[in-house]
Amino acid sequence: MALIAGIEFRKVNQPLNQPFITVLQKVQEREVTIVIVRDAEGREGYGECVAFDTPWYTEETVTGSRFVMEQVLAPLLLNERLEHPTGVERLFSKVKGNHMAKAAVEMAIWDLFAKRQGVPLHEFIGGVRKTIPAGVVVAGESDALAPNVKAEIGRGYRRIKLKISPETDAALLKSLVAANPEILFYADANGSFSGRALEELLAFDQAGFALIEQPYGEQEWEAHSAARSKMTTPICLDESIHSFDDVKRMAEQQAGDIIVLKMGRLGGWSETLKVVEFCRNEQIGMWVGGMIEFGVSKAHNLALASLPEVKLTGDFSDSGHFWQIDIVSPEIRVEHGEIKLSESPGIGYGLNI
Ligand code: OSB
Ligand code: MG
Repeated sequence: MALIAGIEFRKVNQPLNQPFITVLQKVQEREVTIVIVRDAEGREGYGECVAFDTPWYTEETVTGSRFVMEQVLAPLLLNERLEHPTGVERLFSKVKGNHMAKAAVEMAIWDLFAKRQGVPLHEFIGGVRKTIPAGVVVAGESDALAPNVKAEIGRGYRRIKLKISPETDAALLKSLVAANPEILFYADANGSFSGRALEELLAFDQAGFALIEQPYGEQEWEAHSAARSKMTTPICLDESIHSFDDVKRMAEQQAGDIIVLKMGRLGGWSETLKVVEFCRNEQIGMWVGGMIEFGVSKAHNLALASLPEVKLTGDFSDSGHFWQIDIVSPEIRVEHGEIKLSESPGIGYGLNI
């Protein structure tokens, strides 16, 4: 039984090393809220709220999520006695939506419980891997694409995600992929093919991508089904997946082969672990996605990727990819294309903020 004796919030705001450019938004600066929960013995658990400053990716925002965490979720949790972190979902069940806010607080509780047991979070959730393959996204200015890809390969990455849209030169990407046969390339469309003829997407089917992520809008299930039936490249859904029910719907409508696991969007560990079990049974591929995150969120994501069911390489870049200095110590390091999981209790990283 853990008594939740305290909860604290800290704002983090840092410029990105390079602007992150997609059809949705140009991101140059990132603000998140770090959540710290404390038990009666003074142990701490850490979570990170990954809502953006404005609602360009999901409906939540930094300001709105801070309000929900502080004024709505914290009072539900404070002075509660929890037997297991799965109990948080029930405490929060009367609060509608606000998945990123809920996930951040819930993550902190999972970290706290793993620390109370003295085990790494990856072990606490049943992970089996000791190292996680790294993956990076290249989303800078388009004329820097080829040199950026070359630079990331030089840093040891073996999986590279490229952003695509109907304006992207498919032939150029095809030659880039063909020139680097040892690299696994993903394409992420962020819904940009919405309203376009299927032929425009088919132009990318022979480019050699291991998957194409979210060609159409969040709710465009039929368009995804139609694309899936016509294409050889697997379709992967990211923005469409907000809940367990969305994953069931994808399976029923055959709208995708693979999903991106984003704990923030799913509402936390409990919902995510249910999704993982379902996908294992349905043979739906999974990988862990990033949203320009700091080390606390990355550490939770690394634990998630240690599960045997998560077989595809996720968005796991070095702390130095986005940040001058990350907020965790030690920083998260990619070596020879891999990240070694921390064997310290909980998320295995301390805070340096
Ligand atoms: O679509 O996966 C996405 C970043 C912000 C919002 C949405 C997305 C992304 C990324 C970044 O692609 C991946 C990363 O953080 O490594
Ligand atoms: Mg995506």
